[in-house]
Amino acid sequence: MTATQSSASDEIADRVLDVLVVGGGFSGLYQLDRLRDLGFDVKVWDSAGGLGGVWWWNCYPGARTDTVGAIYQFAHKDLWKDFDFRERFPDHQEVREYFEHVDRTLDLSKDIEFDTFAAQARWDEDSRQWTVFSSDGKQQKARTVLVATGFGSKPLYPDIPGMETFAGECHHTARWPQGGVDMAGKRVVVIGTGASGVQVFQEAAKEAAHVTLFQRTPNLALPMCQRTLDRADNDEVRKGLPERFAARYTAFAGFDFTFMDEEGAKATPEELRATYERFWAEGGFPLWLGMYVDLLGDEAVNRTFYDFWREKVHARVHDPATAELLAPETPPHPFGVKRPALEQDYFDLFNQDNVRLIDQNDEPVLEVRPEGVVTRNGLIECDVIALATGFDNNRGGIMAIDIQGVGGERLADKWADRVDTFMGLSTAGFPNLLFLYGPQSPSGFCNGPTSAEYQGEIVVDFLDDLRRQGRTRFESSADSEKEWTAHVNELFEASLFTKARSWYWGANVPGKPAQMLNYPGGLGSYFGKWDEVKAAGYPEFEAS
Ligand code: N01
Repeated sequence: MTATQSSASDEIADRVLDVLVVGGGFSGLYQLDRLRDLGFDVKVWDSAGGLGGVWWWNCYPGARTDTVGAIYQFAHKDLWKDFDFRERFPDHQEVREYFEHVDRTLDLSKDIEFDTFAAQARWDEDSRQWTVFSSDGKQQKARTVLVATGFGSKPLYPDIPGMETFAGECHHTARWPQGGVDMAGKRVVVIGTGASGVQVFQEAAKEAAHVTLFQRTPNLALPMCQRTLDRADNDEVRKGLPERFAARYTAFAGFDFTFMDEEGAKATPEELRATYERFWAEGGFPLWLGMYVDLLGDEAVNRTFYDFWREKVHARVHDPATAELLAPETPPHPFGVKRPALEQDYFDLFNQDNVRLIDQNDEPVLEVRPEGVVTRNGLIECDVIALATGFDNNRGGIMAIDIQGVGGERLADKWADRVDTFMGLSTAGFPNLLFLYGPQSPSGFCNGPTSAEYQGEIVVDFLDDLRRQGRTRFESSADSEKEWTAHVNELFEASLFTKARSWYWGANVPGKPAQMLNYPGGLGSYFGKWDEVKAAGYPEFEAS
């Protein structure tokens, strides 16, 4: 190393940022742009090799949004005025192109360090600073750290013996090779039927010689009603976007629609059916979060929709036994308490000769061998295994960083038995640290870009307020987070979400304590609560 290089790197190590953002998805990029505009010295670290956060990692075939592109984008700085979507529900490639558009317009990349995994963060009380260490030996000091790792950044791998012996290609969907995997003419096994499993299966079934799909729980998937869009369509959509963006702030889950002001319990069977058919024709999440206000709360109403959905599935799947596995007479759980995938031709593909569905409960994968997977019925030879087995959601990405707060307390220890946060934003003992899209925030119940902007604005405004007041240390109290956890739990216990072991409450991760990790009270209540906190001068925080 030359003398010049040495002094340059010392200088970088000594630079104390106002804010280091970990994660460069929607939330992280919004922070970078807003804070930079306000004169904060800010930088982003991202473990991904390029822009997009989860959209960089999730490059498996078929990966696409389950929110229409029109409202799956920033309202910020008129970025929406000159980006056209090719499809109503854009795929991962198109979302990456969108991020490139954002980058070109806002000039963000110059302040992002890619391929940089934040492995450790240590708080120093004397200097009121964090030092963050990357897995490849970099370090960065910052007065505040924002963790914006998203709700699905820590892949969950199934514990199947022999996985490492497999002679073909085995990839988790969220760690799919960037160069792709050739599935044409291959024998493919897909494990898992969440949104990722449904999407990768839909593509594999079209090109592979054979696909075996292992299902543990049926996905109560809804029609996507995909459409291609041309310039004229985009121009037409743009006309209504300001109102649609504004609607995201108050809608239950940050979309441009929310539940109807009508109860299914008061509707006749004919009215219910007419409503279900009308929504079915349009497809998408209005079928889940835009219909009767009691659909997700009243089990009897919920069952009427399940029966309607089941009838639709059975009409598409020729083999009655397969149809029954996909859409059983007894619901696996109430509709909508696990996030339904949006499907394009998922159910139709089971009519193809090259597709086989296996009930993982009856015939689990016992082991993996070099030639394929083994069940009680023998070896299923394959060339590719796609693990669509989900994530250690909400908390996993944060806990993957060894965060040491006041007195060296480790966040992993503090959260070993239970996650406690104040509004999903902060946790006691870890000053000057905030989470975006974090556990106990609306996160999994909130459209990502909506959260990035509106929860993002809470954070920007809070940091700006503290700076104006000359405060350099803030920490939320233990009492505030006990109350918040109790509130989240109370909402959860009163809901039907308890009836499915889903990632919403961490019940999908073997060996980890299950508790509600996504605030289920809706955005109106969440932002209303923060308005009160701000108006009262942030009593839940000690700032000095
Ligand atoms: O993960 P999941 P995902 N052996 O946890 C099964 C977002 N997302 O990646 O249901 C066998 O939903 C598991 O079975 P079960 C979206 O918010 C969005 O699909 O637990 N099977 C389940 O079937 C989504 O909700 C898009 O019984 C095992 C599947 O694997 C969230 O990310 C696309 C198993 C995991 O499903 C997560 O989706 C992709 C095991 N050991 C993701 N462990 C869009 O469309 C788990 N399973 C935007």
